Amino acid sequence: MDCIFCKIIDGEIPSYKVYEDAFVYAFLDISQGTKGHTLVIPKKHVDNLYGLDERTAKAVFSVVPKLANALKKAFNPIGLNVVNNTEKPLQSVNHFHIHLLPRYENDTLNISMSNNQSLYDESKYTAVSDAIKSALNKEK
Ligand code: DGP
Repeated sequence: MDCIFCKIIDGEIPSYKVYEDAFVYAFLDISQGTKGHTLVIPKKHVDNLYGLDERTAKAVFSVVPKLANALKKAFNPIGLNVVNNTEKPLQSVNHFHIHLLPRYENDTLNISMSNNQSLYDESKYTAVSDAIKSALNKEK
């Protein structure tokens, strides 16, 4: 399969590895959106979040706090963002990955949440939560 991250895991493409176990590989993101920007990936190829099985999800997400604490210790950031981009056009590399982005005063990363609370009343919140619950029930 022509996947950059599979090639990184196999050592065909070099990377700055920071962590590895039987299921997970973590390495510096080439873009270094902030200093220490790290990607955590499953060794098993999974395109994106939608295809992640529970065992692989557990393996990948379970190393996130360990790595976050290492980044905190190494660089003393003011905080840290955990980001996942799922599917194009958000996702540029088609192998599931979690971005760990330590944050610093005056860094150039732009992640902001919108607050649309003023657009929502009880019926809208109920409709949205019902849609999610109904989709969850259909998944079973
Ligand atoms: P996303 O847009 O969420 O799919 O992020 C993909 C990230 O992968 C992006 O921040 C840059 C990084 N990336 C792409 N190619 C390489 C590579 O060859 N080596 C490393 N270390 N990172 C890469």
